[in-house]
Amino acid sequence: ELGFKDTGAMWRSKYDMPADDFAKELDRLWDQVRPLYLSLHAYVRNKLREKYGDIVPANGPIPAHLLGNIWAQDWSNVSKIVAAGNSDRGYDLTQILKSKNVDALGMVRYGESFFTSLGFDPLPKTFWERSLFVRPRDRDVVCHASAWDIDTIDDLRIKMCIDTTEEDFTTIHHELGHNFYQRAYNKQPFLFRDSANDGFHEAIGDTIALSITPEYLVKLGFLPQAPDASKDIGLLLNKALEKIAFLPFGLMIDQWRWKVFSGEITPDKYNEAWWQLRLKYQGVAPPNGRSEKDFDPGAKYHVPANVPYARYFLADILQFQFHRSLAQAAGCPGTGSTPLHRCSIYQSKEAGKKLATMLEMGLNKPWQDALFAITGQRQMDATAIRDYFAPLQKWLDEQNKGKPIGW
Ligand code: X8Z
Ligand code: ZN
Repeated sequence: ELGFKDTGAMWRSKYDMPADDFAKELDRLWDQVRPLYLSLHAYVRNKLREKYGDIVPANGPIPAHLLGNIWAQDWSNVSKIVAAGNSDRGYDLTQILKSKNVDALGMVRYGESFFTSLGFDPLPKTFWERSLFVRPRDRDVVCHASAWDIDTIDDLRIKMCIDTTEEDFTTIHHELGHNFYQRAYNKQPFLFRDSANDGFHEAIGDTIALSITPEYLVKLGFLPQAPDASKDIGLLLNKALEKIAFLPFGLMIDQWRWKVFSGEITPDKYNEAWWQLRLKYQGVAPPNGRSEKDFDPGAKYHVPANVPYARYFLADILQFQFHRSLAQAAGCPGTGSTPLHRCSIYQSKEAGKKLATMLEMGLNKPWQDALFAITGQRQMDATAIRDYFAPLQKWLDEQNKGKPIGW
């Protein structure tokens, strides 16, 4: 009744370009990053094979249950298993947070103070009064983290069951990115109080979290000194297990849903088609036989909650573009002495100003204009993420020499 062919077409229509062009744009970006994913996949498969033996095929898909995450969307939890030689980054942020007795509230305070260091105002008092930070003992709540702007002005809140872990430390920055965006665009006319596109909303907090470098942890008193360049591969491998491993997952969810909405995937093939796409994009396989009695897509929050997912794929690409530009504004050269993965924009008012300018635009302009305001580019571009991981790509190529790539 709204004039769209199906729900997928409606979802794809929100990107200031023809819906079909947007689908092509995703393919283009995926083609740009796929070689890096293939290298990471081959390396991790080999390491898991060394540990678990033939259950991990030499040149087939990785059993999804060995990747340390119930959806195999973030492989950070196998970092100790796949680290080799000089590829350990040398510190454990979860252990550090625990040893400093940082509790849920403390974790959020660290997140907030990053944003204030860039020149943003502190969160309102009501944020601290009305948010949910810990899992209630007396009732069941949806613990999947979310950020809210209840009155579209400044009644900002998060709802998240925070544990003292590195993963949750990162996720808090992600959620606060939503809140600071929400407040930044609150002077826009009502209909423009939203992000330039949904990928932008998802990318802001992650962009900030890319600044959680060893050098930043030294400033917090979490590390006595930053590890030298010999730990760079370890740092990059760790990040790749989070960011590169996620890319095909971020893409396949809506490849599946678009086909479900269009009718191309019929109800009698829901689970089969799901695992076909898992295989095609991620190169992972289910741990045991599946059938249409199973509905594995339903185990991913966003599917029953009907939240579009391509946004997270976009955010994974965009955050590296944002980081590269903000790093420049902050005075990290970007090449030479301060590689991008060692650049923290913490305390940079210049970077903060640049970021705020873009956030304040809200949805008032096409996203291409918002992207231009922060990066000087009008296109989403995977060269930023490729450049960031270039030293790792080289290292992975060496590790993978003579070994099969792909599945
Ligand atoms: O759902 C989220 C956020 C809330 S917008 C916690 N994310 C995706 C997920 O968990 O699947 C963040 C990264 C991907
Ligand atoms: Zn989010």
